Amino acid sequence: ESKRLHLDNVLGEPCANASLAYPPTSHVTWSPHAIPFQKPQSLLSFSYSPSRLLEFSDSAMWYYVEPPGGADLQHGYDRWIRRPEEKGRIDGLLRGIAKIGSDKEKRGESSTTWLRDVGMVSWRGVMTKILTAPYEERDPWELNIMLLDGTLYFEEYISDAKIREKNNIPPKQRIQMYYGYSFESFCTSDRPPDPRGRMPGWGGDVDTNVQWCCVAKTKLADTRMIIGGEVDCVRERFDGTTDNFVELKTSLTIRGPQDEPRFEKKLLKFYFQSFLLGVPEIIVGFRTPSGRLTTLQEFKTLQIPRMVRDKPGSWDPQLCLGWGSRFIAFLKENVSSPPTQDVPCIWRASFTPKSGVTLKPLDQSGVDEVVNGEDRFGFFPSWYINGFMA
Ligand code: 0WD
Ligand code: CA
Repeated sequence: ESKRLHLDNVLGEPCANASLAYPPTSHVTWSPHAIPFQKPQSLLSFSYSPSRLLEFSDSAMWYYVEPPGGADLQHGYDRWIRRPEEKGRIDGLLRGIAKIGSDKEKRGESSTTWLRDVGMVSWRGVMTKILTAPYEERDPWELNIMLLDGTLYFEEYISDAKIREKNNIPPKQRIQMYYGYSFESFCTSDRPPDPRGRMPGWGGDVDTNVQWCCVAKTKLADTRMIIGGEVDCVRERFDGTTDNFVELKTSLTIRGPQDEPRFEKKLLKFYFQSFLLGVPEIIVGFRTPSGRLTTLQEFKTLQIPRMVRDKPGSWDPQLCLGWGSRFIAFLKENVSSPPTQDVPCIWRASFTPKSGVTLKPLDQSGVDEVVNGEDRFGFFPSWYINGFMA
């Protein structure tokens, strides 16, 4: 409590609650003008090993191969090594940022100056949630936000109750989740495809600890951002750009016109997820309810908005970008830094579907809950802060 008082005093004004509402999406005319979004540029890639160690290599990178027709997506279900659900920590991305900094230092540059131009840092999944919020009708979300050296850092806030819930999903839903991972295994190989026509097949048992991640820089309106995200595989080879990245998805086979609007709403999330990391291609495996692969469809990410335009369940990506840039401007206006180097100030943004976002500073008990007894300054691991002070 005393820390909180200290904070208010130094700032000269209390950290007040604030809220941002957006107009209903039926008023599509709201989007005033086009919001530019810069093509993401890859800065670094890294891998998580089966023991969940982060290594600066591409050992977890996969190559795309065409999956066998009619594949059984339940294959290997009982051998699935499932990573336990965890807090939406930003640590892995910060490790990537620190590595980019140390590589710069080796070239005689400063390790942190380049971050001065960066307005925000986030996992891609968080940005997807932010940008698609205007069309979200069901799922709320909460973010923890901190300002460090002029840069906003986001992490998803996942309560302990929510983690327990995610670790105890009913078997029926669990198997549906698995279909997505097993599709990935059928579509990937640890070697580039054999030009003489290697027989497609199972790429290996699913271990969700293993991930290949890319850190990219981009810019939304005037805000430069660093975004990290998981990349499913590459076509042919990885050339250091995002141009060969491929996102893999599964979806229930569309059986009639009544299924189409639902799929088009899903495409909104597919679109922004890939768009944000510069992934140019999304391959959707359609499946039966019991997990039999029926057909494949390849989508060029940038063409998706045009495909859904004027259809039932359609959406406007410009509205999302407009909302996203307003959201960031709103945070820049309201989120303040800790007044001294030793007091963390975590802000909590809470999104309520069809309503908007409220923002408030966490009091000490909220901060304690986020820190969770770990060696942290707010949600930052202490080593990251130390690198900044050096
Ligand atoms: O554990 C968590 N609750 C979270 C973990 C929340 C947010 C992020 N992360 C981790 C991810 O596991 C990854 O290491 O952050 C990193 C980057 O994730 P991202 O690319 O920002 O995540 P997102 O775009 O939401 O999801 C990409 C993929 C998913 O693929 P599909 O096709 O389903 O969108 O990451 C995987 C999943 O395969 N993924 C997860 N896997 C296991 N547990 C989780 C999770 N909780 N979240 C995403
Ligand atoms: Ca995927």
